[in-house]
Amino acid sequence: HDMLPRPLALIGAEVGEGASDAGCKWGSQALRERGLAAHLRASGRAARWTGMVRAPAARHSAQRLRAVEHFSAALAQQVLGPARAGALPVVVGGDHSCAVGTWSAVAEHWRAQGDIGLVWIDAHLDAHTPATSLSGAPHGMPVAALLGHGSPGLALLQGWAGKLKPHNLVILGARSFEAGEQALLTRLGVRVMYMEEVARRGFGACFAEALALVQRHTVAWGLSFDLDALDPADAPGTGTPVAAGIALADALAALRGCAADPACAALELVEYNPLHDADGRTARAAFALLKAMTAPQGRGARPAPCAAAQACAELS
Ligand code: 4U7
Ligand code: MN
Ligand code: MN
Ligand code: MN
Repeated sequence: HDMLPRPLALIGAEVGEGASDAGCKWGSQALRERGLAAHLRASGRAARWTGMVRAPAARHSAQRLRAVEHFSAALAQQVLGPARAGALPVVVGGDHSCAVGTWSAVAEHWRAQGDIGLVWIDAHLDAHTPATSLSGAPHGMPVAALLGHGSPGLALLQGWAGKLKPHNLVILGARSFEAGEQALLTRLGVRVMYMEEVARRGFGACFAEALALVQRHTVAWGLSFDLDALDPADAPGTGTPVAAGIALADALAALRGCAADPACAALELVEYNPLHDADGRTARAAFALLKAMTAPQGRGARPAPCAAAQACAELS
């Protein structure tokens, strides 16, 4: 029994208030209705939806940050439950502001044992504070918040700041960003593999290095994948597509089986916008990415043991 891979706990992050285009709010529901859980079960893991968390509607842009703060605390609770039960939380967005709740919960869960690492795959840096953001959109701020900067309501989730240490974070695929957020990351010493480097060295080589870096000084690590990191030809259905991105095939090859590592604490896939996905191409990309990441066996990796027999029984 304890050789079974951990069950997947799918959590819908129904938030679009963090983005200028709120369509991502319906992304997790759309992927759920398309049969994401059954798709993932086909590779031999137990998988089921354990929660859907919906952000309160925000009528004015000034209310968006408050709505996201409120939502983040609720999402964190939905991630902590399955994490404590020994399942693998898989958060499905939703705009990328949901990352604050997801990774605050993961950091909280591991806090007594040590630090967590994070690989952030994105066309953007998402490292604005309200002071540097030109758009005021909270989905451009989660990296700063997790590093302990920006809105206290986000940075101090779970009652403490600095969920991520700068040397335990790697950002991959960035090609659209502003000076203020880049300056923060440079000052903190965060490793950014810009798209230029990814194109030159290949996504596989970059991801392998990023993974090694975030594993080095941590007890657990996670992966946050913003679909806009992909080339818009493979994933047009995102809120903010940016040209010249990562090829889906390269991402699938490199990410296959990554969550089989017992130290993989959680996965997150965000910014799916069903309103911009008329032919379903982006939904298929999302399905394929999550299936690749959660494939029971990675290249040479051992399957992660099920942490608790009870968790397997509850979640299968
Ligand atoms: B995403 C932007 F100005 N930087 O702050 C901003 F370009 O989660 C985009 O990566 C943020 O999709 C994109 O609004 C956030 C903009
Ligand atoms: Mn993002
Ligand atoms: Mn992005
Ligand atoms: Mn986006």
